[in-house]
Formats: sequence, C-alpha cells, structure tokens
Amino acid sequence: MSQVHYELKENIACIRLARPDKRNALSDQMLADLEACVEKAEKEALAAVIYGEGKHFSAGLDLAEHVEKTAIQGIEGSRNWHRVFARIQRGALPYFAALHGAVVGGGLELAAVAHVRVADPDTWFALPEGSRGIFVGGGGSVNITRLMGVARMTDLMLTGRVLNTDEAERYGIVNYIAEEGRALEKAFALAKIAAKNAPLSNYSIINGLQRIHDSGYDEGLFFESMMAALTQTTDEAKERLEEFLAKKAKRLDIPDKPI
Ligand code: 1HE
Repeated sequence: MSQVHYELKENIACIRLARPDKRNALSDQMLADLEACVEKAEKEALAAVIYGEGKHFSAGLDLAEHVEKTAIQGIEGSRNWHRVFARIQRGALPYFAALHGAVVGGGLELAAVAHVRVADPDTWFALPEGSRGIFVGGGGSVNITRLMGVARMTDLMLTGRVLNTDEAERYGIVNYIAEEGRALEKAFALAKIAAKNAPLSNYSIINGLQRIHDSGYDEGLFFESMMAALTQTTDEAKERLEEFLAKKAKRLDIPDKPI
C-alpha cells in the first residue's frame, strides 16, 4: 500500500504523508510514492497541498533504513531526495505545506521545498542530525538556509534545539500561523487562490524568483524582463488585462482600516 495518499479536490492535489505509525518518517518507498503523487498532480492539478497524517507532519529520514548504508549509497540516496524535491520546488505547480506536530530533519527539508508554509500553533521544528551523527541530505543546507540563514541553521544543528511556531515564523520558515487545527484548511484556501492565477505566471514565480535572486544584479534584471515579456504577451494575460480594463475583473480587497 502506498505510504503517500493522493486525492484531487477541486483542481488541488491533496498529498498526504500516510505513515502515521512511523510518524511519517521518510523511507525510500515513501519518497518513491511521493514522486508518483507529484507526477500525477502535474498532469491534472493547478496547485497542491502537502500534509501529514497522524500526530506529526514528519519525523524526517527513516533512520531504520540508514544504519547499514555505505558512503556511496548515502550519496545516491541524498541525490535521490534532491531529485524528487526539485520536482516539487522547481516544477509547474505551487505547493502549500500544512504543518503540525513535529517537522523534524528531512521533514523540515521537505517543508522547505514547498512554496508556502502554513503551521498549526502546535507545530515544532528541529534539526537533530548532529545528535544522530549525520548531516542534512535532503537539500536542507541549501533550502533551509535560504529561509532562515546560515547562522540560525548552524545553531539548530549544533544544539538540536526545538523551535516553536512563533520563533519559526520569525525565522522565516513559516508564512502563516493558522488557528488551532486549521493549517490544512488554510493551506487549501491559499492553494485555491493560487490556482486561479495564470499557470505561466505561477510557473515564472516558482521557477524564476529564486533563480533571479541567485544570479547577479544585471543578469537578474535581464531575466526578469524576459519573464515579464513572456507572460505579458500570452493570450491569457491579454484577456485578464482586458477584463480588468472593462471593470469585470475581481478587484483587490481593500482593507477597511489601515493595516
Ligand atoms: C521512526 C522515526 C524516524 C519515529 N525513523 N522510525 N529524525 C529524528 O531524529 C526524529 C526521531 N523521532 C522522534 O524523535 C519521535 O519519533 C518524534 C518526537 C518525532 C515523535 O514522538 P512520538 O512519541 O509521537 O513517537 P515515537 O514513539 O517516538 O515513534 C513511533 C514510531 O515511529 C516508533 O516505531 P515503533 O516501531 O517503535 O512503534 C519509532 O521508532 C518510529 N519513528 N521517527 C524511523 N525518523 C535526508 S537527511 C535527513 C536527516 C534527518 O531527517 S535526521 C532526523 C531524524
């Protein structure tokens, strides 16, 4: 039976880590099942939500599978995580992670490749790799540091300390703290909003922003102009712009009071 459950709800792919008895510890099989879900989502969904079944989002790498590996098997395993996670992070769909309970080690690496993270107030985060005698291998040294910075990640890895949701928000790992027990609902609502965007805009946001940020100033601006021209000259953009000019488009919600 698959360790990751897939369901399409109103054009949103709902991807659930479904190994609660092992706290959604990410086994090789689970990674393969996750990849199959990502592939399915790309064929039929416009956005995706990823979440965990049971008490926790994910306890990270399945440690039971990693006692006997050789160094080369370890490298290959890590590269496989990178490959699967890249399909989420630099694919075609925006991913919204709904977090609760433990988001630990590889679980945090997975959450970090989603495009937006929503957390229940009970969520906690840790990188206990140091105490387990290992290192991050699911892209965390690149992706988690981009969210929280190298200094904070170094602290988390050296001390194994646990971050609560408020700290995680301050650190930039969490975009939204949901009301108690409602992270999934909130993540789904956000995914529905993103699913209404032009797919090419979403694709450019997902694939363009980080690359632009990683490139030099002049290259970044040039890349931006290319993306702007590419999106603006599609029929979909023309239709959407004309709709706005004809006053038929949904207007931005203007807050009643100054924020
Ligand atoms: C596991 C794993 C796992 C639970 N691999 N089997 N991750 C960690 O160092 C975190 C390890 N896990 C924990 O600290 C705790 O399980 C939790 C705090 C997350 C949850 O506690 P709790 O009390 O709800 O569950 P539990 O009783 O500890 O675990 C239930 C079962 O799940 C138990 O198996 P059982 O057969 O005895 O019932 C646990 O052994 C099993 N389990 N977590 C394997 N991680 C790409 S590199 C990334 C590197 C990392 O991710 S390092 C961090 C690893």
